[in-house]
Amino acid sequence: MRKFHYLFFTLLSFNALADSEGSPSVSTVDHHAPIGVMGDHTHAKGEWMISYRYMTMDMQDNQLGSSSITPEEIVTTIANRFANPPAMPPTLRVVPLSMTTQMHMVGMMYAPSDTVTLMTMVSYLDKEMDHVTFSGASGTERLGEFTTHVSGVGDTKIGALVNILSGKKHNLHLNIGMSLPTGDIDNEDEVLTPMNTQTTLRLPYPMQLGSGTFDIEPGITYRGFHGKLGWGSQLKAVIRTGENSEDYTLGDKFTLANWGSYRFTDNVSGSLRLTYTDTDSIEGIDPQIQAPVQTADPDNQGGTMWDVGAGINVITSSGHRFALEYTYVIDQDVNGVQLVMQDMLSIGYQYAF
Ligand SMILES: [Cu+2]
Repeated sequence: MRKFHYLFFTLLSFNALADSEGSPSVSTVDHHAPIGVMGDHTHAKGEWMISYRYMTMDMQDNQLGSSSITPEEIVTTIANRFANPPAMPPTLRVVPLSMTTQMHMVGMMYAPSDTVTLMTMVSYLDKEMDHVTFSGASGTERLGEFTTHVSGVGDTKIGALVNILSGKKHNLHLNIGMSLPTGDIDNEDEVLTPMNTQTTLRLPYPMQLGSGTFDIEPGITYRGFHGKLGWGSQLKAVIRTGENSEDYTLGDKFTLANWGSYRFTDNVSGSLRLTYTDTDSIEGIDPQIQAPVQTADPDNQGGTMWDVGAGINVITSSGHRFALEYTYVIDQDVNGVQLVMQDMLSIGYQYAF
């Protein structure tokens, strides 16, 4: 976390370069950050914006901390926190192999004044996880594979962006957000047990659709422009409040994104982004999630991640924006044993009026 504070103060030092000659035009292609960054821009008084984003995230292969670990190593060396022989084996017996998350997000922004922009976003999620089950209470005999699937509405975001500084060159705003627990956290699906039976269970934490808590999402966003160049930084946190109805709290999350952009033409810009994410593990435990699989242990959640993104933004002469960003994870250090993120793709459409 110390590394994070250092980066934060680097960000604030940009403030010293402030000017105040009026905001850059919202119709400039590079006015918006890479599409994977949320709450990156504000609007002028009376302006509305509608947006749609599609994002897909791909996880594959497991790590113990920062080193890779095979399914066979997991089921022979990682203790099952629910061990209770003979009913529950001493080590894990089911290993996630991959996970795909797809998100559809519909957002709206409205600026009641030049200082404040309000925003809201609803989402629909689709998650799929593939697993391998090992036979019996010990050993490395693979019994079979199965996939769990869940889809539905995710948590709903509301918030306000407050301009501190809006200049031609330097812009700074505060992100004041809240996440409302509209996503279900009691989703179930059928699994293959080490005893070769099919049973329907409450799915582990990563397969649930929401946090179950009201989350505060504060942040600060800086954007700079000079000629065809643009750059920016956003520091954001997700702070969970209280405990959800199933007796746990997801970990708080901190994200620092830094990006640069280049305007090739009036209608097309390209971007590069470097993002650092630090997520805490879960506090508490859902008594209905008990299985010999790593994802059922609240300690196997969170960690740190560095990723790089390459993006393209396009704006038509009538103001329709289309954007795409591909993000590749370059380094990950997970708490305990977890599937690791490989890459993410975001596609978006935005229209202001
Ligand atoms: Cu907007």
